[in-house]
Amino acid sequence: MLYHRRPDWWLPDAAATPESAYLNRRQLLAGAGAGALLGAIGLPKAGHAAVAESPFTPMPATHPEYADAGRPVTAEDVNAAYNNFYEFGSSKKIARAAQALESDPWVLEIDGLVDTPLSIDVDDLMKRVTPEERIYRHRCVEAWSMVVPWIGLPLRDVLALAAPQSGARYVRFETFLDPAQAPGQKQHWYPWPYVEGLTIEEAQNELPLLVVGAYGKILHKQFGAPIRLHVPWKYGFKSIKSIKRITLTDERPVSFWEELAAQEYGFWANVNPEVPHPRWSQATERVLGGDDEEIPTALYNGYGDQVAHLYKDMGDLHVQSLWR
Ligand SMILES: Nc1nc2c(c(=O)[nH]1)N[C@H]1C(S)=C(S)[C@@H](COP(=O)(O)O)O[C@H]1N2
Ligand SMILES: [Mo]
Repeated sequence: MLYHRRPDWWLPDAAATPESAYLNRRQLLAGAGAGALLGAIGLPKAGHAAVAESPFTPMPATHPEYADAGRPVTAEDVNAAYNNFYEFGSSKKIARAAQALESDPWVLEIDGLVDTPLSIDVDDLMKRVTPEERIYRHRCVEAWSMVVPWIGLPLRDVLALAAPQSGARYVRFETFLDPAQAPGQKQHWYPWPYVEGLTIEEAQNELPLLVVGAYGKILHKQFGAPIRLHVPWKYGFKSIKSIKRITLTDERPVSFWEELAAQEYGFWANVNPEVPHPRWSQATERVLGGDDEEIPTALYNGYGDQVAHLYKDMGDLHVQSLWR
C-alpha cells in the first residue's frame, strides 16, 4: 500500500481484522455473489491472507438493502481504471495522474448557516461518525453504471455535528483547488473548483454517504480521496469528489456542470430512463466490466422507496431529471 500515513482506524497488518468481523462481512455479502464477496473484502493477493487486505472494519450496512445492490459488485480493478475526475483530465484514464493528489492530511470545513462551524481533519471526523459499508448502484449521466461497496459516513450525521440553522435550505459542496496538483484545473474554460449541491431535505435523507473507503480499503485517490459524496439516486456528476468545504446556505448552488451547460446537466439530475439527455437516451446503461452488457435503467436508479416522497409535490419528472 502506498499510504504514507495511516489514519487511526487503519489497523496495522499484524493486528488484522478480528475473525468475527471478517465472518460478519462474509455473511453480510453471502447473498451478493462471488464478485461482490471478492470485491468487498479485497481480492486476496497470493501469499496474503484476505484479512490483511481488509484492515477496514466498518459497521455493517444498517439496512439489508444496502448490503446487496441486486447486481454483482464491479471488480475493483475495473472501477479503479475507469474514472471521471476532470481535475486530472477529461478521459477515463486518470488513475495515474490522480496519484499526485495530496490527500493526507485533509481538513474539511463545514460552514455557512450552522450553529457550530467545523474545521475538522477527516481522520478526526471518522472518530465522531462511524463508517458504514453500503453497496450502492452508481449511474453516470453518460449511460454507464457500476456497483461499489463504499464505506462512508451518513451525510446527515455529519451535517448534524455542525447543527444546521432553520434558514439552511441547500447544502453546497466544493472540491479542492490546486492546479499544481491537478493539471485539469489549468484548463481555465472550466468553472473550477468543482461544485455540487443538494436541497437540505435531500442531504438529510438516509441515502447520501460521505465516502471514505471502498472495497474494504481507504479510498483510492482516483475515487476522490480522502472524502467524496455518493448520492445513488442521482446521475453520477452529483457525487462530488475530494471535498474541502460543505456550506449550508439559503441559495441554490450552481454546480460545475450546470454552469457549463444547464440544459444538459441541471440541478436535480434524478435518474429517469424516460427522460433522454438532449443528446442521448437514458433508457439503458452499460455495465462496467460486464462485457458491454446493457441493462434497463430504473427510475431514481431503483431507490424510489427512499426518495420519491421528496419530489411528490414537484410534479414534472422531466424537470427533476435534467433541467431546472
Ligand atoms: N471533483 C469532481 N467530482 C466528480 C467528478 C469530477 O470530474 N470532479 N466527476 C463526477 C462524475 S461525472 C462521476 S460519474 C463520478 C465518477 O466517480 P468514479 O470515478 O469514482 O467512478 O464522479 C463525479 N464526481
Ligand atoms: Mo458521470
